Amino acid sequence: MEQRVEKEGKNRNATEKGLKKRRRKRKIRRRIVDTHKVHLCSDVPEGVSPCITKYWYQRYNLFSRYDEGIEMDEEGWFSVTPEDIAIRHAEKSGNGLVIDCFSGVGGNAIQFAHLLKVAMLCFSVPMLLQWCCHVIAIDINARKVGYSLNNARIYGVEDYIDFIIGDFFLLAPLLKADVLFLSPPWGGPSYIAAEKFSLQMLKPKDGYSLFQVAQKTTPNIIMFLPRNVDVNQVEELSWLSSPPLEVEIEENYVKGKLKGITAYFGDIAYG
Ligand code: MGP
Ligand code: SAH
Repeated sequence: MEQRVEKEGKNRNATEKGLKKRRRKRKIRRRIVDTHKVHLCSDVPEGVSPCITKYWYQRYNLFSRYDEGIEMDEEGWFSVTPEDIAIRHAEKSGNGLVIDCFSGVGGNAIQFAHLLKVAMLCFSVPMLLQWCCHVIAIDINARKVGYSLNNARIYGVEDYIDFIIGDFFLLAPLLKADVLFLSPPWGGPSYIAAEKFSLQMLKPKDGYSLFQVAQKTTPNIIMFLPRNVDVNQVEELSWLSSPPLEVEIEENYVKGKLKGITAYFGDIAYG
C-alpha cells in the first residue's frame, strides 16, 4: 500500500516535471518569436539607415498605404505623425481653413485634406461653400514638399492641398486661417533624453515665440509636442493671450504606446 502511494507520488512528480518542461519549452519558443519580430533585420531594405530601422518597423502605423510608394527622408521618418494621431488632429480641427505650418512629408496635411474631401463628397452645396477652402501645407525644405505632394497623391488628396515652400516665420504675417497646426522640429530622436522637454528646446525657435507668432493669425492652434514635454509650460501658453485661451491637453497613443502630446487652444479645445 505504502509502495503504491510512493509510486503514484513518483508518477505525479514525473508528470508535473514533464508538464513544467513542456511549458518552459513553449515559453522559450514564444520568446524567440518575439525577439525575431523585433530584431530580425534581414528584411529591412537597403537604404534604410540603422537610426531609422525602428521607424521602418512602424511604417504601416505611419502611413497605412506605405506600400503604394510613400517617400520620406531621414527626418521625415522620425518626425512624421502616426496616421491614427493625424486623423485625430484632423477630426478635432473643425471645418475651417487649416494651415499645417511645418508640414514635413505630409502626415498631417494628408489627413486634414482627407477629412475635407470626405466632407465635400458627402454634403450639400451650402455646406460645400463653407468648406470651399483648401488645406495649406508649408515647409521650408523643398525636398520635403516634394515628398508630401507624392504622398498626398497616393491618398488621392493632392487637389485639396496648396503646397508652399517657405519659412513659416516669414509667411506668418500674410496668413489667414481658422486653425494653425504646429508640429515643429523637436531636435531629433534624442529629444527623449531630456527628463522634461522644455518649450525652449523646440526648433527653429522656442515654443513661446512660435505660439506668439501663431496666435496673431488665429487663437485656434493645435500643437503636437514630445511626450516628455513640460505640461505646465504648455498650459502657460494660454496665458499669452488676453483673456486666456481655453486649452485642452491630450496624450496620443499608438498600439498602447505613448507617442506624443497634443495641445488644442481656443475654440477647438474641448470641441
Ligand atoms: P520617437 O520617440 O522618436 O519614436 O518618436 P518611438 O518609436 O516612440 O521611440 P521608442 O524607442 O521610445 O519606441 C515618436 C513620435 O514622435 C514620432 O513617430 C513622431 O510622430 C514624433 N516625433 C519625433 N520627433 C523626433 C519629432 C520631431 O522632431 N518633430 C515632430 N513634429 N515630431 C516628432
Ligand atoms: N507633421 C509633419 C512632420 C513635421 S517635422 C508630418 O507629419 O510629416 C517638422 C518640419 O518642419 C520639417 O519637415 C522641417 O523641414 C520643417 N521646418 C523647419 N523649420 C521650418 C520653418 N521655419 N518653416 C517651415 N517649416 C520648417
